[in-house]
Amino acid sequence: MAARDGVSQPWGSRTPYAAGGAWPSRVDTHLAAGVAEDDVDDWVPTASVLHSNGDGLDIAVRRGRMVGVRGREHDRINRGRLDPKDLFGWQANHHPDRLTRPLVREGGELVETTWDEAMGRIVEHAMQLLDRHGPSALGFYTSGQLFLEEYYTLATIARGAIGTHHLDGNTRLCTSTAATALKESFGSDGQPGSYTDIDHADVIALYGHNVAETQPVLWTRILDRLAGTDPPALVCVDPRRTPVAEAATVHLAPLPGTNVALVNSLLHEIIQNGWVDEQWISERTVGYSELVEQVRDCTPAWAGEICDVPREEIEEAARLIGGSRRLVSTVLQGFYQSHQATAASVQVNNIHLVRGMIGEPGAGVLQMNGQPTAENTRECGADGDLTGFRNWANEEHIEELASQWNVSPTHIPHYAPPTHLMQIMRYAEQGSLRMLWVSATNPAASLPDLARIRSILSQQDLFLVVQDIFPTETTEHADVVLPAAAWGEKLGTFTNADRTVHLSEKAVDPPGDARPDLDIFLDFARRMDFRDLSDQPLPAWNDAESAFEAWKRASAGRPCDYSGMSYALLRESGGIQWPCTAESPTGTERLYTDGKFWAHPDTCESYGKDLLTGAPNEPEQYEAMNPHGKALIKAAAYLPPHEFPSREHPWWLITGRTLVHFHTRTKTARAPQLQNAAPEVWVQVSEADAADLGISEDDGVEITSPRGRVLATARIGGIRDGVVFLPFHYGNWDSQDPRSANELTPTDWDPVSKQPLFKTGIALVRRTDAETTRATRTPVASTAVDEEIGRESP
Ligand SMILES: Nc1nc2c(c(=O)[nH]1)N[C@H]1C(S)=C(S)[C@@H](COP(=O)(O)OP(=O)(O)OC[C@H]3O[C@@H](n4cnc5c(=O)[nH]c(N)nc54)[C@H](O)[C@@H]3O)O[C@H]1N2
Ligand SMILES: Nc1nc2c(c(=O)[nH]1)N[C@H]1C(S)=C(S)[C@@H](COP(=O)(O)OP(=O)(O)OC[C@H]3O[C@@H](n4cnc5c(=O)[nH]c(N)nc54)[C@H](O)[C@@H]3O)O[C@H]1N2
Ligand SMILES: [Mo]
Repeated sequence: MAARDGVSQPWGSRTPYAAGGAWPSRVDTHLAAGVAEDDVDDWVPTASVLHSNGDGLDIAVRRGRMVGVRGREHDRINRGRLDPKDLFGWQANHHPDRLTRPLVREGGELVETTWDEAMGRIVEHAMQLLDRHGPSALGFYTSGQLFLEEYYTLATIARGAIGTHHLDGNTRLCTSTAATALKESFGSDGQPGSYTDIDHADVIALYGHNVAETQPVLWTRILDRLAGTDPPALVCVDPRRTPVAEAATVHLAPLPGTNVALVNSLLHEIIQNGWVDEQWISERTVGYSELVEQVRDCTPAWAGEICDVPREEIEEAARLIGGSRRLVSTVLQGFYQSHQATAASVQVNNIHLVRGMIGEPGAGVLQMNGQPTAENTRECGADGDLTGFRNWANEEHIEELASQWNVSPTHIPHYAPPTHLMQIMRYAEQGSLRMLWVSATNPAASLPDLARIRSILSQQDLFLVVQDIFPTETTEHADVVLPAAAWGEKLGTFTNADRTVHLSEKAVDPPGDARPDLDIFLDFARRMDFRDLSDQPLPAWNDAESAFEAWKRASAGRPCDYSGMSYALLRESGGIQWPCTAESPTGTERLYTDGKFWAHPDTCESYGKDLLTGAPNEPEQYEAMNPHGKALIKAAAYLPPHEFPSREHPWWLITGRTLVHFHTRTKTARAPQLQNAAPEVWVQVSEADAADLGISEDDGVEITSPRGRVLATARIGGIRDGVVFLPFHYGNWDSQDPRSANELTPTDWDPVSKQPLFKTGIALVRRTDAETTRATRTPVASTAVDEEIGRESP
């Protein structure tokens, strides 16, 4: 079959369309070599799991094995398209490295064992710790890559049955700033906009979001608008010349960590020029006068100085944004993982609030997600959020949840804010946390300051359980390793960045003894014999569908209301956007179309925080500020970053992603087309900086920070002066070279969202003759890799 080469042509051919039109479909398929469509026994519906875009796809199954994928033509998200990671990534599922048996540590080594033995050890430890030290000795660190049913079950176990405060998700590294920024502006988490806003927009502004490489199908939608008769203008804010920057009408390339200064100056221009909707502001918002005050002196000249961006470019961007009639803004890690993350992301919301551009076609803000199920971690409360976007500081919300679980409200710990991951790690370091259960995340590669993380995870006194589908940098430190079933091998639902819920069906059996994460969590609960107030087993469900039914009840009446959905409906109609209720049985495209927000003191998810310090507001403060539950315009002053380039470390260091790899590469390194396209780490340096440093293309480069050292190959160009970029995908499971970006990143986080600052570090950069493995070109600029697709792994 003539599939495109998804790596050299990541976005495929154009299907242009005009504003207000329907995005045409284009079906992308990839089948293993030698397999034709006719050979496929079954096409099993699911959606993509290697980003948050939620592209609908079917898995091709032949004789009980996955043999390919095909985009679903009528899916509302992708209309059939697939990106490179989805075309090829599924091959990892049947890679021979899969974990197939539980492992336990014996005499220092991990050895295979039975589920009874492995779970027996976990239960013995958990019971002893509960007995001797209480619930706070136990912690759970989960993911943005499991299914909704799994998170709701884990949240019920951790908060309802055990009563520990220490449950967080890797969404802390990913979208906790998105959630926090939405709470600060609208009172509650929940994406206001929809991807269909792209179909209407006349201006699209992307803030720290390299959508071309991280959500390639969404970028395809934008490219198709750009190819149409009335293309939108693009504004890109990124220190690198990404494919988005290349296509942009205006590209602002600020120094890292200066986002607040930049957006404040955009707000300054918008307000000074009267590009605001006074009536909308006065009817629907509070806090405008503080914003006017705050940005009064934030001129483009002032910001230009701080950000090192020409004043005229800021003015030009402000003119586009201020003159737009249908403005879509997207925000992602260039803001969320940078200095003043929440403060900056909230200012983007403010642009929409002062322009009255929320809740209408083409006027939406997308505070993006990253991982496929990050939204569900937040909804279900498997992170620092309370199940159903409830409010930790509202006793009535705690009582509602307690009644769902039939436990006493006092059993759900809420005397203080829930523990965020970096604090959980600190408790483990200090020794008060003695058991940590890690599921579907790889902290020994993805957390900042890895030398410290390794020393915490390897402490004698910490009992570490790791539940994964592959051996990783983290399983190295585990006392027990539990082999999980992967996507395609289990049933459940997941929700993308624009609130679209897909059902993911089981296509094939998991390898060996591997089991769905849901079954593992439920097995633990049964062995612990957790009970509710009526002496019934807790959680009160036994499989994916009954967990989903329980979740529907828990979400009813909250912003993320699933009560009108069912597995049957999802099977019948494909993706459905929440809220979906008896009144809106087909789902809801946009939130806040009626100008009403989830911000009333009785219903809001959060009373808000100080944007500079993170100090939470008291309920009385919030009530006084926003008695009628309007949207909140919250101003913030720019503060300089904590670490600043110095004589020892003269460069800014930022980190992030590339097209073909996903995170710590446990899957994408095991798909030959993806791995071959970018097998080794590189460092991106500007032309002028490279000349100063005497570095040429392909040279070995040593990058050091106050934390550690990395060797990489030089890639010159595509980034502003003074800044170097390292992809964070390369850990040490398949190489002994020091090459993980997180050897260098600081132990530091945004005070409001507690998201680590992966994008505001410092470094010393020099040419080295030390042996570095040669990186191929960055994939977007790469030529075609060989099209011997679907080759079986050895
Ligand atoms: N190919 C691929 N796609 C993915 C993933 C993947 O691993 N690989 N992961 C998924 C996940 S979980 C996530 S969270 C998303 C992330 O998706 P993105 O946020 O788009 O990806 P990043 O590369 O982390 O960061 C985006 C941009 O931020 C810029 N940046 C760095 N510092 C600053 C700053 O201080 N200010 C500004 N304005 N920009 C800055 C970087 O140059 C970079 O181009 O991608 C998802 N999609
Ligand atoms: N320097 C730097 N660091 C970063 C970032 C950055 O931009 N720069 N980005 C941060 C962001 S946004 C994110 S999201 C994190 C990601 O960080 P991680 O979550 O640590 O990255 P992954 O490699 O996706 O790890 C997921 C793990 O889950 C396993 N897994 C996959 N599916 C399943 C399943 O169904 N069940 C189970 N039990 N396991 C499964 C995979 O094999 C893998 O080991 O990294 C963060 N770290
Ligand atoms: Mo993420």
